[in-house]
Amino acid sequence: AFDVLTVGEPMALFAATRPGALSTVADYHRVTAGAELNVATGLARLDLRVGYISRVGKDSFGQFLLDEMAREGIDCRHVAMDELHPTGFMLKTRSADGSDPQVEYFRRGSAASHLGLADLPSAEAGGGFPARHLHLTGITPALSAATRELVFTLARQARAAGASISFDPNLRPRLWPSQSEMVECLNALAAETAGTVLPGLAEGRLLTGRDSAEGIADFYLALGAQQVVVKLGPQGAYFADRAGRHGTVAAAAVAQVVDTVGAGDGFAAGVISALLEGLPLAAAVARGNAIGARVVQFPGDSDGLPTRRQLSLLVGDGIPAFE
Ligand code: KDG
Repeated sequence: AFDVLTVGEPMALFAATRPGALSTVADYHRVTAGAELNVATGLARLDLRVGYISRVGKDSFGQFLLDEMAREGIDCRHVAMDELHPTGFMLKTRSADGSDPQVEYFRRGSAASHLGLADLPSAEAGGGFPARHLHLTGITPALSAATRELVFTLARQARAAGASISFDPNLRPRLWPSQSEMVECLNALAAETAGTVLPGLAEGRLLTGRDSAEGIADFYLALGAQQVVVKLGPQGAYFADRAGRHGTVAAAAVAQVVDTVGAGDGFAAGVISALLEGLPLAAAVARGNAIGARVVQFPGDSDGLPTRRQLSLLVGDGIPAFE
């Protein structure tokens, strides 16, 4: 069985090598993207056994992604190659000042948007769920009605088997037909997963209508979450659980923000890996903060994700000791 199973759309990402509008930049660095793939990569680098459910096209981007997943040690037995639909890709600006970059997607009708119930791993011998933990984000259910059905079904199966579940809303409004549909679906998914909910503060506000991190956490605890961690960027993260434990864990120091994208995925990899090791939530949040702070200091989504050894080198003030 896997330690963690996740499901989502992997993409080739062309990250501009210089600041400027996407229409003017000529040089791009090709890396991998996809929120769940980033989390899978982060967990695999920490030596967890990670399974990934996905589809790629039968094209060069698909082959690139399969090669990268194999190189990272992600189990690809549930990644299908789709003969009919292409692999999605995206462009990203290079931020000059650490502000969030602009992205442009080329993913409509992609292979991964055709994921559905046919992609469910068949029950293994002895039945049960094929992983100790399921990680979901709000991106996968935005792709199509069929992907929505798949993530809700996985959540139900994981719960029934007693696997733990994490859910990162990862709001991508432009992938949804309307904001109200996005909010309704993602809060329903948070309720269905009933595990660890990991919203950013702005996302949490939009999804719950509450202003404070405490209010957002209370909203999801009332919906049935076991614990909630609200990411506060440079202010760290606020956590609260059903037993009434709560607090704020300060962020790790960052020398220079290069690219913010992927920080939340690194954060999730830190929290999930620590929880699976049996660490208390506050310690899991501290690891999430440390990894998130490392990721923002690299241009790609996943190049800052530490190996186990690099994680052990993250010093007390949080400034990564680069190798
Ligand atoms: O969390 C990082 C993702 O935003 C990025 O890798 C691309 O999955 C992606 C998306 O849909 O924006």
